[in-house]
Amino acid sequence: MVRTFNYLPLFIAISLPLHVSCIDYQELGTFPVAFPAFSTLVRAEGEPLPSDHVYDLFLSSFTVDPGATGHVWGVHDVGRTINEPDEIRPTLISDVFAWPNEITIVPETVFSESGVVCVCSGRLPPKNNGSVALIAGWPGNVADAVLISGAPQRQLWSYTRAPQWVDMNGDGRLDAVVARLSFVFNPPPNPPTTQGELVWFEQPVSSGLQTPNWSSHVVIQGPEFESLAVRLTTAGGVEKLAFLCPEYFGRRFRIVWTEDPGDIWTDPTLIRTATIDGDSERYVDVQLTDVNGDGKDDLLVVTSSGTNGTVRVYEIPEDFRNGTWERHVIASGFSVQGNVTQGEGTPGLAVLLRRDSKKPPILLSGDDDGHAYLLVPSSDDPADWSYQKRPLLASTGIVGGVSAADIDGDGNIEAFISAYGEDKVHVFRFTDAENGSDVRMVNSGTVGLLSVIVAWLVHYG
Ligand SMILES: *[C@@H]1O[C@H](CO)[C@@H](O)[C@H](O)[C@H]1NC(C)=O
Ligand SMILES: *[C@@H]1O[C@H](CO)[C@@H](O)[C@H](O)[C@H]1NC(C)=O
Ligand SMILES: *[C@@H]1O[C@H](CO)[C@@H](O)[C@H](O)[C@H]1NC(C)=O
Ligand SMILES: *[C@@H]1O[C@H](CO)[C@@H](O)[C@H](O)[C@H]1NC(C)=O
Ligand SMILES: *[C@@H]1O[C@H](CO)[C@@H](O)[C@H](O)[C@H]1NC(C)=O
Ligand SMILES: *[C@@H]1O[C@H](CO)[C@@H](O)[C@H](O)[C@H]1NC(C)=O
Ligand SMILES: [Ca+2]
Ligand SMILES: [Ca+2]
Ligand SMILES: [Ca+2]
Repeated sequence: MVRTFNYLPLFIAISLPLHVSCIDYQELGTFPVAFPAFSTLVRAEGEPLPSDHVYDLFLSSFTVDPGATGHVWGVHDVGRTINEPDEIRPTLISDVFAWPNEITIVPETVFSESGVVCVCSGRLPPKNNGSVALIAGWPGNVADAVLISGAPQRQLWSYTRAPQWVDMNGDGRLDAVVARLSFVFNPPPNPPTTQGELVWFEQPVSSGLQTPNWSSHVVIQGPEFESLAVRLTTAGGVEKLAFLCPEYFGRRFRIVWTEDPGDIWTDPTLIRTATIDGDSERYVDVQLTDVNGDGKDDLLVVTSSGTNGTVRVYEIPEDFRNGTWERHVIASGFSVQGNVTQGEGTPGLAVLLRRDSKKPPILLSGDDDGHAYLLVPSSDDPADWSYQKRPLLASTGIVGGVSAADIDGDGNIEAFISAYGEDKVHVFRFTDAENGSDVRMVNSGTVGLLSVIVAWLVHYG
C-alpha cells in the first residue's frame, strides 16, 4: 500500500516586502505540468550550431501511485515563448518509465550524435526496476528507449541524477558513470535497508545507442543519488579525474579516484577515497563552480534536514587527495514546519544565477518546506561568505527542481521552478536592480524532491 502525500490544502498567504539591493525579479507566469519534478536546461547542439541562446528544457513528472507511469517532457528552444509562459506546450518524449528523475542530453561527443535524451528512473515497487535509458532523435521524432543499465540481476536499483560520461577503461569510448540506490522494506516502524553504489556501464564496442544492458562495474559503495566527475590538481600540479560522492543515508561526503596514472578504473586495488566532510549531515547535492567569484572553482553543496538544512561551500585544497577542504556554511536553519516525519527534509537543489564575473546569487529549492529561496551575497568581496536568505516563492506543496540560464539572450537569467504540489512550473526572470527596489515574495504552491523519494520510501508499506 502506498500512502499518498498530504499536501497543505491551504493557500499560504505570505507577502513579505523584500529589499534586495543587487537583484530584482519578476514572475513571468506559469505553465501546467502534472507533478513536475526535475527540470533541466540544456544548450541546444546540432549542425548548424544554433546561437548561444537556444536552450531546451526537460522535465520529469511522476506520482507515487504504483499503477501510474511518469512522463518525460521536453520544450525545444524554450526562450522563444518565455515572455508568455502559458504558451509553453511541452512535447511528450516518453511515458514508459514509472518514476523518471533527472533528464539530460548526452554530450554529442559520446555517440557523435546530437539530441540523445538520457533518462534516469527510479524503482516503484512492486512492479519495476529503475534504469538509465537513452532515447535518440530529439527534438524530432524520438526513438524507443534503450535501457543501458546492466543486465538483469537479483537486486533492483533506483537511478536519480544524470550519469557522467567518462572513459573509465581507456578504450576511447565514453562510459556512463552513475550513483544508484537499492532499498529493501522492513516491518514498520523500521526504516528500509538502503545501499548506495557508484557504478559505470561500459559502452560496447559498437552500436552503443542501440545496445541494451551494458556491462556494469562497481567503483565504490556509498553514493545513492548523485556523483559528479571532476578534474582536480594534486600537489605535483598533475590533474586527475575524481568523483565527488555525497551520501544521503551514509551521512558523509567523499571523493574517489584511482591511483592509475592514466585514470583507468579497471583495477579495483588502485581505487582510493578521502573524506571531504564527515559531519553526519545528509548530503543531497554537489556542484563544481566558482561560488565566491575569486576565479577558483569551489564545491557548492546542500545538506537536507527536517530541522537544520544547510547550503555550504568547500574550498578545494591544493592536493585533493590529502588536503583539508575548508567549509563555509552560507545558509542554514532550513526546517520543515509542523509534524516532521522521518524522511522529510529541506532544502533541495541549488543553481547559481551567474551572468558575469560578479559573485552570483543562488536560487534554491526548499523541497519539503514548500518554498524557493534566493541566497543573495552580502558583498562582492570573495572573502565575505555571508549571504542573505530571501524567500522567493511560497507554495502549497513540494518545490522540486530548479534550473536557470539566459535562455533568450536578453542578458537576464530566466529560471524554472517545478511546483510538484501545484501541477505547475513557475517561470521567473532575474534582473539587476542597481538602485534597489521593493520586491515581493510570490505566493504559490510548491514542495521538495529527494524528500518525495525518501518520504515515499518511508511511507511505503
Ligand atoms: C526487473 O526485475 C525483475 C525481478 O528481478 C526481473 O524479472 C525483470 O526482468 C527486471 N526487469 C528489467 C526491465 O530489468
Ligand atoms: C536486457 O535485459 C532485459 C531485462 O532487464 C532482458 O529482457 C533483455 O532480453 C536483455 N537484452 C539483451 C540484449 O541482453
Ligand atoms: C544549524 O547548522 C548551523 C551550521 O552547521 C549551525 O551553526 C547552527 O548552530 C545550527 N542550528 C541549530 C539550531 O542547530
Ligand atoms: C599530500 O601528499 C603530497 C604527495 O604525497 C605531499 O607532497 C603533500 O605534502 C601532502 N600534503 C598534506 C597536507 O599532507
Ligand atoms: C504527528 O506524528 C505522529 C507520529 O507520526 C502522529 O502519531 C501524530 O498523530 C501526528 N500529529 C499530527 C498533528 O499530525
Ligand atoms: C540607478 O540610478 C541612476 C542614477 O539615478 C540612474 O542613472 C540609473 O538608470 C538607475 N538604474 C536603474 C537600473 O534604475
Ligand atoms: Ca570506455
Ligand atoms: Ca572560488
Ligand atoms: Ca534572458
